[in-house]
Amino acid sequence: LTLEERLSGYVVEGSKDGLPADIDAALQKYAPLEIINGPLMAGMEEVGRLFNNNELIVAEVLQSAEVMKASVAQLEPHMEKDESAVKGKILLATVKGDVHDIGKNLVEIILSNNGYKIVNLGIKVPPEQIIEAARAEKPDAIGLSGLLVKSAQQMVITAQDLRTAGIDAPILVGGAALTRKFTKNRIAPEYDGIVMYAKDAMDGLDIANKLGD
Ligand code: B1M
Repeated sequence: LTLEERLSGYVVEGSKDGLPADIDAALQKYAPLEIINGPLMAGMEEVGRLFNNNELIVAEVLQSAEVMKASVAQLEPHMEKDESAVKGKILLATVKGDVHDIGKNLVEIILSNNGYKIVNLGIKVPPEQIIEAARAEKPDAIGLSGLLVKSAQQMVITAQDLRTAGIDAPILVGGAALTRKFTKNRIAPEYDGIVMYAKDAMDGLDIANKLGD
């Protein structure tokens, strides 16, 4: 197997045997984000496909998630860091009912490496908790992540609740269940502030930077 195939394989198999050495080898060839967005994400897509076909059970998907997390943790110190002054504060949350946090935590790493102070509220975060944190932290933006189809609807509810609470900080949304169109047609009309869709963590950084301009 090639190095790239082995890296995807660790995620698919949910096995860390040999992973650290292969991540080190990959770092000789690629930037950390290329490793994540390339072979590791390809492995995760395969996990999603197998799970969808009932060829994997949740416990196995959890092991794949552990491999992804360990890989990101090993890659993180090698990522480029922008040591400039703090650009802003961003709240991050996976919405109510959703436990998926690998994407959100990747967004946290990318943003915090690039000058943002992140307040990560975790997973399954109900609107009330986001409102409370927004009042206490006064963030420059609120980032919502969700991977389940029902999470897209939960983002609509969250936007409505934030509006009712009088909050209008820009909202950044992302996650596999969302699209730009859904964001524009379904979430944005329910909110008084800007609502932006990010397709991945780097896109999220670009948008955050533009919001600050
Ligand atoms: Co779940 N799961 N899962 N799962 N899981 C999916 C999402 C699914 C598509 C798999 C499938 O069926 N093919 C499916 C959703 C179906 C649907 O609603 N359409 C699914 C399901 C059904 C479930 C359960 C219901 C299974 C069950 O219990 N029967 C359950 C849900 C429980 C719940 O949430 N209440 C469940 C549980 C789990 C695990 C716990 C086992 C595990 C998560 C572990 C964890 O996160 N700590 C898991 C995993 C790993 C997946 C898949 C395989 C991989 C997700 C992932 O981590 N990808 C996923 C299938 C897939 O996506 N291929 C699947 C890697 C990650 C880096 O990408 O999160 O997309 P992602 O983030 C991207 C972008 O989306 C974006 O940037 C990132 C890349 O740079 N992004 C943002 C994300 N958030 C952003 C926020 C931003 C900006 C960009 O700004 C704020």
